[in-house]
Amino acid sequence: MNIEEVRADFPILDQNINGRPLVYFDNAATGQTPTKVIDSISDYYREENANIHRGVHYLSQKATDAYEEARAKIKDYINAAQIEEIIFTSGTTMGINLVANGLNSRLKKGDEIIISTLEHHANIVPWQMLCDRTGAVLKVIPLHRDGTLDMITFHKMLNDKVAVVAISHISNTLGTINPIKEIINAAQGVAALTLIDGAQATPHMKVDVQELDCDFYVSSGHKMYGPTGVGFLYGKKNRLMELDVYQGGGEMIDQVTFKKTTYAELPHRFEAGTPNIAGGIGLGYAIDYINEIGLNNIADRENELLQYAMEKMSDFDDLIYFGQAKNKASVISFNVEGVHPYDIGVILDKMGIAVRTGHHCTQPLMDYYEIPGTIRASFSFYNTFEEIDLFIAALKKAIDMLK
Ligand code: 7TS
Repeated sequence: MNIEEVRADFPILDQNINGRPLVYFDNAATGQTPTKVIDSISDYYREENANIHRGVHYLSQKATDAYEEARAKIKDYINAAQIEEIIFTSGTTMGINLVANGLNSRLKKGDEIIISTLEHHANIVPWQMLCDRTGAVLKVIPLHRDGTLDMITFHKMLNDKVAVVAISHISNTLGTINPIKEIINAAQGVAALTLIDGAQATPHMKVDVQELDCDFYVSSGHKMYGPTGVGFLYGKKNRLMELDVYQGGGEMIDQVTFKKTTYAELPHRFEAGTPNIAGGIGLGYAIDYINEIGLNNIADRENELLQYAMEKMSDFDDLIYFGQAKNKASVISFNVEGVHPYDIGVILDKMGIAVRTGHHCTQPLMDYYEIPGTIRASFSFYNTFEEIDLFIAALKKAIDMLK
């Protein structure tokens, strides 16, 4: 990987913040967007903006083709079996809500939904709401202190009342890569549906939904160097067809009369209203970009950055780490003994360094560790070792100022 060339693809990285060169270590919140993707969005509005799937006219056809081409790129990217299994959403959050609402008429009182202690709120709250509507009960896989799931307890939690197991592929706060293949296999043993929250996985590693054999897999475009406001839900065709329809409106119908409405085939059945067309096309270009760089190169580079940062940080003697799984993505969550994470975040920002501080939308995980939040540095392949050096120097300075 030629890092100079790669960085030149991301114009946002080349700027000063508070008089210092930007060091962007908040990649778990949102990835940056290469020129190719930015251009695809402006080209769309300059040259082919029209509503899709409805017009006979040239522009509408062109926009429809571009949007459907992006759907095909997503299908190939996660190795789905069929194109109808890819539903465009506004992101991971919508994908999970779509599935949870789709189970309204299927779940009954006493059914169980299993999630884990380290889930993002997006993979907690929609299931709680489903429990409220149906009388199902939420069960939570406990965690070990190192941030790995207690798999022995998970296996014991399985029984024939378990209707759904919904787990993140990678924890956004701890970086833990969860043993989802084992989880999916075990859930299938009790005929539970499986949903994998892949928001933190699809930007960094190869995902093969057929090999995983999960029922549903969701992710967000903006984590994958694509635009915000677009993402996808993968579902096995028969599983999608078993879901109640989600939103009603244009495009998701077959026939509408005032007496009765019948619904469209997949994938349009779950795509009511005019979608984020430019966003979908942009996501397709983001996938092209990832493929050009190569997921293996991305994973190797991010692992090198993680190892380098961990080694440099081991010089500090007052850092407390959260998430020390062996199998871990390029996320470092930590606190400085006796200092509030927010205060460190503010000082780092003054020195041009962007990290996230707080609960990272994982409040139950913070409760587990009995902390208000953490400082989280998350790396992407376009980050550099020099940036890590700047971060370490800035962190030293911040700690000196606060202690
Ligand atoms: N699930 C996980 C594992 C996530 O990391 C996120 C976003 C979501 C779901 C929600 O994604 P959305 O695109 O629908 O918002 N995570 C973060 C984060 O770690 N910091 O900001 C957003």
